[in-house]
Amino acid sequence: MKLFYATGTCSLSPHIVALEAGIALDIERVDIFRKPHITAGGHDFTSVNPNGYVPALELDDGSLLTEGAAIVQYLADLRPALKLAPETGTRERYQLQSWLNFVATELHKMYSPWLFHPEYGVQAQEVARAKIGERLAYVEKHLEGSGSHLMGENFTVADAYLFTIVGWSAFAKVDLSAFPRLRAYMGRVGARPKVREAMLAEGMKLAA
Ligand SMILES: N[C@@H](CCC(=O)N[C@@H](CS)C(=O)NCC(=O)O)C(=O)O
Repeated sequence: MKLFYATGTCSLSPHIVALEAGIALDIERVDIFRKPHITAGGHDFTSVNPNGYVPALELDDGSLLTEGAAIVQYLADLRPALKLAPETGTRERYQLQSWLNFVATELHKMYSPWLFHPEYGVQAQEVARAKIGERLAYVEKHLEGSGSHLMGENFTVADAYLFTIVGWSAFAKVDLSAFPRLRAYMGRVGARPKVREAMLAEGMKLAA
């Protein structure tokens, strides 16, 4: 299996999950800051994923799975005993999917593109930051009673995704000072050996 990724972007989430699951993975970097996006192997990335974005997971049979929320569940289901995702069909699995969708639509797509494309202007950034603040307040409140992770005491794929996206906060100037539980959570998830390994493999700096 090969994961197409760009350093520190949302593709960090499936990268973390693969390592947590102990799944051997080839990784290939994509330069998403150049148009067209070129893979480390020198190919136009749209020949792999016509949408041109990471993450994209090439399976051993040559087929391609895209969309981070789907990829992390696929990886988790390869190692069900590790419980990185609750069993399919259970109420807990739908709750996990609820969190994945929340992170994808209410956070990921509020941070990016609005806070990563200065050409959208200051007003769009302020609106995005205010909306993100409301959503993070909801997560903060949830963490009050959920245990150490989103779904309780166990780390799940939803944590890999939330950690990845909230990790953009310093760069995007999203202030986390009002969210002590979320900051503690970020420290906890960021200290996981496999999370650190994924970040180092992508060439990211680790928090002190
Ligand atoms: N719907 C996709 C969105 C993925 C996405 O936004 N990827 C960004 C990096 S975080 C990207 O590759 N952007 C480059 C581009 O869209 O050209 C998913 O959830 O996996």
